[in-house]
Amino acid sequence: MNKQLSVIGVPMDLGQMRRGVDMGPSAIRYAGMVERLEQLSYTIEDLGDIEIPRPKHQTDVKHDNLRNLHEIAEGTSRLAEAVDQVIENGRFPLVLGGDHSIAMGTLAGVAKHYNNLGVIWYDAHGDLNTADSSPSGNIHGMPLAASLGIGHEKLTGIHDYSPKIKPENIVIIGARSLDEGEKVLIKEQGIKVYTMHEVDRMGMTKVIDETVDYLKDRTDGVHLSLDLDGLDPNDAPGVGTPVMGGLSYRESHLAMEMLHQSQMITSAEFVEVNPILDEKNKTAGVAVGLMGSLFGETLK
Ligand code: HAR
Ligand code: MN
Ligand code: MN
Ligand code: MN
Repeated sequence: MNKQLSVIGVPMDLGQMRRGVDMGPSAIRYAGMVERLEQLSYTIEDLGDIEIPRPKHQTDVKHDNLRNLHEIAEGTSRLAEAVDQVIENGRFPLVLGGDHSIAMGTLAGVAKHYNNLGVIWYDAHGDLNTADSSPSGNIHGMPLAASLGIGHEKLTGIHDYSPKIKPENIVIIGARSLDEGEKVLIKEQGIKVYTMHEVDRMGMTKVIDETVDYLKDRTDGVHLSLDLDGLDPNDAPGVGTPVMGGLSYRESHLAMEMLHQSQMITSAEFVEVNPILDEKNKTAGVAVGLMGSLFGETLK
């Protein structure tokens, strides 16, 4: 793995309605991220936080069921530029959210450096909505669709190109709350999904083995987008849209350890940590623990 990490915080809370997720990057840093990764002999450069514009009306849904469209497009464009630069400098981008709308910016910055970027989307949700299918108007439910080039052009066109990724290069893990329109898109586009049903039946070992096999031949880099609500709310309570019956802390550690062994991950983001909804910064601690495993911690 690239031993030079660049950390970028993204205090974004405009992609959803619950305040506090903009403090996610601080909470993750406070939970000891840098120390944890330095122990694994990474060199860490913390680039601080991206500036996110403040909206005039936080809950405005004027823009055709796309709440805070312009502010999110602007903030994620800045993120794309920063991530792009990190990769140009030969370093590994590690992005801290913020709500999951930031993935549009991360992927925009990453994907132009690859012909076939793979994406592992670790999440309770598909994040494959558009303004037409979204039940909420919340843009954090749309970043995977936008990155495929589906949706409003302000979102699909971030960093001036589209699409960023191909449907056959995506693997979703942990899904248990998919809207009807998202299910249709998954079938139409042939996106590989391991719902909780598959995880329960197959076990995480087989899910990750298959994921690695599937992405190995078809991709030249793999981005991990880890939404903490992919985990069960008992293990990660500090998230804005918890869904029962999720991936356990242990399963998630195993997944990260196996992804480390695959040597396949070339960029990563950890999103949706909301310290206001958390229990004593537990969820940020889980995020840091998972980073430890992803970057090579072992028990002996
Ligand atoms: N699918 C629902 C919507 O579009 C809920 C999305 C919640 N998304 C996240 N990110 N927390 O995964 O509104
Ligand atoms: Mn650029
Ligand atoms: Mn998500
Ligand atoms: Mn989610």
